[in-house]
Amino acid sequence: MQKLKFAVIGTGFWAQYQIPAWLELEGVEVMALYNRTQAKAEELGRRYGVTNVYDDVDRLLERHADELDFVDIITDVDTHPIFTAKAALRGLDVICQKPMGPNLEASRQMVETCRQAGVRFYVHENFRWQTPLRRLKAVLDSGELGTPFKARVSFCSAFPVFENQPFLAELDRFILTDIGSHVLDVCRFLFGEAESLYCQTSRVNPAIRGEDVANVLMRMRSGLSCYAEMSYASLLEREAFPQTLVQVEASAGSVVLTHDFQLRVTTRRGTTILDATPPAYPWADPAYALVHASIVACNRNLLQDLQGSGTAETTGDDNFETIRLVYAAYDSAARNTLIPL
Ligand code: 89V
Repeated sequence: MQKLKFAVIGTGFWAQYQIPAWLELEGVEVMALYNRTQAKAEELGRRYGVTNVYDDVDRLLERHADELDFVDIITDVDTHPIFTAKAALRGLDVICQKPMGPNLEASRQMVETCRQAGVRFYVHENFRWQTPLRRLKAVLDSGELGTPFKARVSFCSAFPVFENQPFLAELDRFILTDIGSHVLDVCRFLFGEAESLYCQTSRVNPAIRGEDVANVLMRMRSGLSCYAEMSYASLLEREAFPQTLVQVEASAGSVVLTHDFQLRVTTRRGTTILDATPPAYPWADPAYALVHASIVACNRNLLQDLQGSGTAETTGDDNFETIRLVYAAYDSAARNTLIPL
């Protein structure tokens, strides 16, 4: 099968992992890199043997659009709509990092722009591709626990995330966009769509602009009550970053996804412990290894859709439902009210 050729738009922190994650897969070739600071793109270009390096995205598209199949947008959220539109208007399929867009209307417009241009649009939403979360979903789908009625999905830590990603400290809206887009997507992945949502937020760290704590309570359409909590201000006995810890209670038992990728499944017969350790990649940053491994699985799923050999989970249409929850959560927190969805 012919390799699909793509350009990376944005070569900051995350691209250092996104590119080697692509290179784990057969069937893709990175052709060109763009970054507003050329030196950064050149550095990654040297590392991965990419010589087409630009600090002007229009020039990149002018020169390479004809040979490209898709773009992978790895920039900050404010520029997602601009780069999505530029690529879509050139007829290129688009993969964009989470969170999809800087507000709900801009996100809707991104989906619409791609639809009208007749190109495929995907959001690179990787958390649901983490090995422990896939395993947890398989336990729930097996039916052995009966009907889930209550869940807690938790991403709480004191990890110094701003050291590697300093721009996060400048965001007016921080944890719900950066982590809520992951955590609320995990809730949808595990439990389906929500019918209402209530959220409270706070800022504990005085050195950042946005909120670093968010608590979201959702009633899912299935009737399940789902509490999603996220915090970067939680100095806990065991640091969990970057793990999402989950507890689900169901009519015939419960399952707990706890530290070290352990799933503890309890029924009336007792508790079984399952191991759900993710694959290890040499290029992954050990502090992010779980998440970096999930980039490969997410890319694989998107590539299968692009090649016509599978169906992507995180299409623009699907991820719009996640971003809807993110902005509904801000709305709920601002008005201190329950939002019907
Ligand atoms: O995936 C991300 O959004 C990263 C991190 C893993 C730190 O949350 O910002």
